[in-house]
Amino acid sequence: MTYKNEELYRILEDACSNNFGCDLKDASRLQVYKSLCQTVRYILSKKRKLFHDEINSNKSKQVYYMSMEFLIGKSLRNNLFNLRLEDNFREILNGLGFNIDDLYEIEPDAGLGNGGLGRLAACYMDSMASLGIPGTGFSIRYEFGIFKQKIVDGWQMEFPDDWLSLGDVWLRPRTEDSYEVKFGGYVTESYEDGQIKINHHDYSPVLAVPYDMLIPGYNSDAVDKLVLWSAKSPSPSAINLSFFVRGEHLKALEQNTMAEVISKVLYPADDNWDGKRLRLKQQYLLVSASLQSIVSSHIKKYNTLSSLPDKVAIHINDTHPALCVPELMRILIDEHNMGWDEAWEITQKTLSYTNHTVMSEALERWPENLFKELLPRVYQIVSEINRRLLYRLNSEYHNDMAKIEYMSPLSGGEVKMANLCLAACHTINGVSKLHTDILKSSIFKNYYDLTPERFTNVTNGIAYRRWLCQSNPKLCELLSNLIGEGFKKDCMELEKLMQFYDDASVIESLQKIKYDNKVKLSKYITDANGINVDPSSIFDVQIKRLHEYKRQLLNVLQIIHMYREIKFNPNIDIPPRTFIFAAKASSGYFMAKQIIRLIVAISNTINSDPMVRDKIKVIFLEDYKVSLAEIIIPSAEISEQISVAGKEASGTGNMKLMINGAVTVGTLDGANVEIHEQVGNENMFLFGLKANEVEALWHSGYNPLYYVSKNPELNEIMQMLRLSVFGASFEDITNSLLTNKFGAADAYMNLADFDDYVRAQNEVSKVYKDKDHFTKMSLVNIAKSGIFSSDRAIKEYADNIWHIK
Ligand code: 26Q
Repeated sequence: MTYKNEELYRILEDACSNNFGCDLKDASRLQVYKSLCQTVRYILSKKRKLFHDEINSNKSKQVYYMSMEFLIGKSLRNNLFNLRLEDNFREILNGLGFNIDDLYEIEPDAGLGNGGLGRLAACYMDSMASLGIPGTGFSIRYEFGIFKQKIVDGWQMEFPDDWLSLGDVWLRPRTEDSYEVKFGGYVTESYEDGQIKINHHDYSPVLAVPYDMLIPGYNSDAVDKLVLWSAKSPSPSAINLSFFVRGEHLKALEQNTMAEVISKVLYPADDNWDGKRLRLKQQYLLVSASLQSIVSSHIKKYNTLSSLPDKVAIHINDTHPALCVPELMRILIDEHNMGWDEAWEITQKTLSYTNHTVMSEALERWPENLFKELLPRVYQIVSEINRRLLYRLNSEYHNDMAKIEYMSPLSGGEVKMANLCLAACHTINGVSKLHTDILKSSIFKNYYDLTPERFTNVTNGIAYRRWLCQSNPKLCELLSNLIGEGFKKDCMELEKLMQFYDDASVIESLQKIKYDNKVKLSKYITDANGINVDPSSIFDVQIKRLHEYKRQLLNVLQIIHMYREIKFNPNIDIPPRTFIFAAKASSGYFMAKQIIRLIVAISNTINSDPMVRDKIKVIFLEDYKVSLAEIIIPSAEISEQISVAGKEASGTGNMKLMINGAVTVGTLDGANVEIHEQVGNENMFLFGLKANEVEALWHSGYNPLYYVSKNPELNEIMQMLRLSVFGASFEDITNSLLTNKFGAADAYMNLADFDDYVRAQNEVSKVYKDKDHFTKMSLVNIAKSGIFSSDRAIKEYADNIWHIK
């Protein structure tokens, strides 16, 4: 479908008069914004209809991506870009006296995720649509997304993110397609016509109402959709009349609010498991409603469920939707009278699972009693899955009880969600080569030994049309001029940039673009933090969730070391650097909040010290989110990817920074390993222990004090942290590094990697002095980043896991 400007104008005008009863020329900025969103939504709906009809008549296999998080960010610009209508609307709006970039600002981020895992799901929706794959994402319509972060006196404060007030323009409810989800109660069996029938009594029903968000692909006929479930009380029965007639109106509505609280708020935890009852309810709401809707549309189309695995692939994004395993069994057995064996075969052939972490504290384990009470029928099914598995494992491993326990979905009074997925799914994948190797050789070794053919790797990828083309339009334009537009459909074409490695004018253009982007970020920093930074200083960024394993603390220790060097030698010849941090900490994560406090404290000390502030500055930008990342990343020159090796499953910020020309300072962890394969030693600043060395050192008895005693500089830095040099004492941090009070001292080996990190950072300063050389490194990073496109990742999922043509 192609549109002429006159037609687009007419649709926009209709949207405005229908919604606001006024002419476009009289409309306010907000009214024009809303009308524009409606217009885009209208165009998407038309396109969706055509695509839907086509996949229905072709009977194409469908992918359902189940995820508790989709970190979408803003949609307006992305939708226009993918529809290739941005220029048209820019012109139309110009005619009305509006700048489209100002309208983009109005849209709130849809922050329906914490970090990497949620953003990955959003990037994958984009690629599915761009590749023409019929895909549907399923998640929850959280009324409040990830909290808004403010920093007050160094402390992170959390505020509710009321995104729906302006963000619901993209959502359309389909109330008529709601499903009932049952919680609590008890289960009995009866015989009817010679068949066992399961009866669920006294349960609390909750209504799951779907809201659709349409997801266009780039230059593609496909429009996929994201379905978000909202919990509603099945009125009017939920109004307790006996309370109501007694005038106790609030009490009468209690049941209502109890149901609706399920989709109120996203849990702000990340790589850390928080076993709250409400979280389990959220997971079951998502899983049960989605599977009911998948099964019912399959039956409508094919009139049988035996073809389910041929026509449907259901993907479980980490264990959060692992209840898919028993719930699909329940639906097949209880609601469609299938026998166990057939149901199990269909379930196995339909479900696949991605793991995103190897950290034991992030693995989901639910107390058996809670599980049983909340989901009595699902619990019975889990028990039966477990019983049958034990039978098999017993014959395989005889009396190796430790091994059998370790592999069981139900053991030690807990339901282990990863084991449920491992027991059932036809394919299990890791998110980078290293991560997959660790799954195979360590946490999932037992299952790998049993069925190696089920394990595979799909290295993560990013929606580079958002992260490069849209957020860095000047670089995108330069690339188009140099290598043509082909890279917007095939990211591997970026490699063509290599032919300009020795082209001085290209190097100069790259420098100019980076500088302009740095100026833009500098303005943002001045507005946000009231600090002026020098756009010709090195922009060195570490932007990601705050977690000890990601080692923002190591970065800080290195900055303190640099600060001391400058203090001792004020004439030291190093290129000025601006260290930029942005990170949210989980609300209950004490040490993460202490680290934010420390970053803010050293930034106050350094930025106000006339002796050092022209050489280094430290900035903490509050409220890190997709739209802030889109401003920071194009201006970055150094990308800090410094997690302790073996802990970061993949990382995806590393890819976004690379494609924008930042050079990585990093350990050989997660996808950094594959970035290193692409660019080589010469175009990356590698440092630190390797994953196997970390393992070995840990087992030989890691002692951080050894590093402090060996290195007087480190010892001094520890003293400074203790002795309020940065405005307050940071004893909790030094204790976490040096004493066992909070568990193992320096569990993420900051001190072991400190020396080598300092060496790598000195190397950065040295190399940057030859600006052209540095820019060539940057060019290689852009040119070699094609493999990290989510188009490539989704093709691999489609070919090797979902078996979609
Ligand atoms: C679990 C239970 C209860 C509450 C919250 C959670 C929870 C929520 C989010 C647990 C984990 C997460 C998020 C994990 C995550 O983002 N992992 C990251 O996934 C990326 C995509 O694969 C990787 O690149 C990162 O390495 C990985 O840390």
